[in-house]
Amino acid sequence: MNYDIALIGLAVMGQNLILNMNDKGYKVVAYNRTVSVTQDFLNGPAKDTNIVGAESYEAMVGMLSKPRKIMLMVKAGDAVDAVIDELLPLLDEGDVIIDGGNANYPDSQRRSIDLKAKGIRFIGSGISGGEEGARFGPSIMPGGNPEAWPLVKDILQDISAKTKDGQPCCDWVGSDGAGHFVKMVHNGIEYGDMQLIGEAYHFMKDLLKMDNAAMQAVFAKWNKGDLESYLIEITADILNFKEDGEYVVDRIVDKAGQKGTGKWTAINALDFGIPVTLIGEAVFARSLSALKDERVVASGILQAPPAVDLSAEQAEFVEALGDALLASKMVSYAQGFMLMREASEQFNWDLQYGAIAQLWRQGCIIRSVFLDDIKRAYDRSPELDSLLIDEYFCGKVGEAQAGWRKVLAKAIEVGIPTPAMSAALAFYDGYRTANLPANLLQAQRDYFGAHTYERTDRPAGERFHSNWTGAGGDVPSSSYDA
Ligand code: NBP
Repeated sequence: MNYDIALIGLAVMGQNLILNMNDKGYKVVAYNRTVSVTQDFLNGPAKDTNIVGAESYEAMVGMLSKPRKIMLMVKAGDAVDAVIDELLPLLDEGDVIIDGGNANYPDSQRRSIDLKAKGIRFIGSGISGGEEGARFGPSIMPGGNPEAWPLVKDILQDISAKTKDGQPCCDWVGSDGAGHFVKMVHNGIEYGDMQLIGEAYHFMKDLLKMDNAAMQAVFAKWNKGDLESYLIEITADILNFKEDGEYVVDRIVDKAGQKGTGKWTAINALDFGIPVTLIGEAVFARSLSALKDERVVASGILQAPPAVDLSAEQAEFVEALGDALLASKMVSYAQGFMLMREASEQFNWDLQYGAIAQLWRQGCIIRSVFLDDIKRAYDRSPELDSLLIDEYFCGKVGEAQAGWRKVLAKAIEVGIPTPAMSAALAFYDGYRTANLPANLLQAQRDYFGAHTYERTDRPAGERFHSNWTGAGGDVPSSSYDA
């Protein structure tokens, strides 16, 4: 038998990826644990295609040309290990397993190493774009065993989204867990972008008293400039969408769900010690929204500041809001790329940041014109410490900061919560400040715990301890950790 690839897991992502592969001329074997799902797929969406089904792993493996390529699109976590365990006795050295689900990257690191020891080439690949992306071109972020990449490069690049100049939004990211790490950061940035848009909506709706049609027009206009992106575009559509003559968005309960990748990004930011504050706030904002019952009670108890009528200044605040959104978004991406840089250094992934921006340019949820600017920034300077100090971003944030501060000052004055925009501004102000008050903090740590400090007038790395009270002695802590 000479089928090109098998795909296991015929839920929404798996089915659409198979149809996409079939469109591109690949001969695909479809497998699902529940056999009736395979039958329904073959008799439904896959009817009149070259796709075939298999009812057992043995049959599936026997139909593939060697080295075999098997893609998993099953629920992330234990199911992936369970499927791999069942496949292993059936595979030969050099065969390739691709996990295209939303794995947590340490799982991909572990699988990549364990499978290499067993002679199997593993790829852990982030795939973004949901159902439509899977069907017509997702953003694909493969990492793992580099020996596997030449064997699946053509298939994955052929089914991926393409940039306007025809570049595939799929390229090798790095070894072991790199692909899933980059996908995790993508999802974290997605949380941030969505929260920022939500804050702009809240400001317009509750403070500027704009109706859905007026807000729709603002988002549609923003979608023609620097903010042009999928998420801004769908926000305009959502604001306009009616069922039975009523706006659907106004009938949706304000409790946000989450599946965990934003939380993973925030946890990794804490673990790596990188201040990815905006994504953290975006995750917590979802958690706060979920406390609906408590919020309803508190809304009748806690005092609000006096109401303000801003209707006369609506136009200028909308313009300032666009600046606040853009500047905050720049900070968010700068933070996300800082996190990737730290992980890349720690795990020797050699991540290519401009190439990553290109992977996200089409096909995925955070696709936007803005990613071209990021790509150009890293083309200019691949080792850039922070996007914010690139000449383009530095200039843009500088231009936007007056509007950004105006919006946040007003939001604080009138009590509209803007956790992500405010976190972004606090980061910006902290990052551009040469002397932060951490000297006082270090003094406190040395005062109560003899944690020592470095001095401005002495070489870096030399540590000092003061006897602050005259009674503390001169012995420093041996567990100094800045
Ligand atoms: P789901 O995440 O809902 O997974 C359902 C599939 O997993 C079914 O085919 C199910 O088979 C199979 N499965 C499970 Br559950 N346990 C299994 C096991 N032990 N052995 C074999 N198969 C098993 O599907 P999805 O929404 O298409 O997502 C697939 C992956 O892609 C996930 O990791 C997801 O996080 C990721 N992802 C999803 C999206 C999206 O928009 N949905 C986007 C990007 C990435 P059954 O029919 O027999 O129960």
